[in-house]
Amino acid sequence: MAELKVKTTPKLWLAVALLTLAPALAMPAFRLQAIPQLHYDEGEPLWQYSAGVMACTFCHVNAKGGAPWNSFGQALQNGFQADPKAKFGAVLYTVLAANGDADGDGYPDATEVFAHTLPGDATSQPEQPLAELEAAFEKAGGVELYAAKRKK
Ligand SMILES: [Ca+2]
Repeated sequence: MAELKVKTTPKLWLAVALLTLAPALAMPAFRLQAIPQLHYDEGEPLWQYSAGVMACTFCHVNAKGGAPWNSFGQALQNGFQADPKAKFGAVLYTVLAANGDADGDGYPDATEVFAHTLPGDATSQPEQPLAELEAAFEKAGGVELYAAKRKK
């Protein structure tokens, strides 16, 4: 009977390392949709490989994602419950267009998206005063900026 030999080449070790790291690097489908839809990919050519482009705490309580969801993540879940057949991108837009303030920090969710702060964490707030931020947001195109688009 032939002896099975496994060569441990550097290439194999690289493959093993990548497989081991894959769960940490995997970007769930909702992130892949949300990042370009909210323009968080701008200036980030390697955004699909960067965990830092959008923190998991954008929607989740824990930095590594999973349950439970924060108040903004819950707003999205409520959006899905209201329209179970809707696509994620449409739900995301609907929630932002509703002008809610999931974390209750005084900044509507869409303005926090625009300012790159966390809409589900009241300790994360834009630095600009609300009126100034809202004026800049409207000038840039307002919530229509976040309308669902086809995936790139
Ligand atoms: Ca807020």
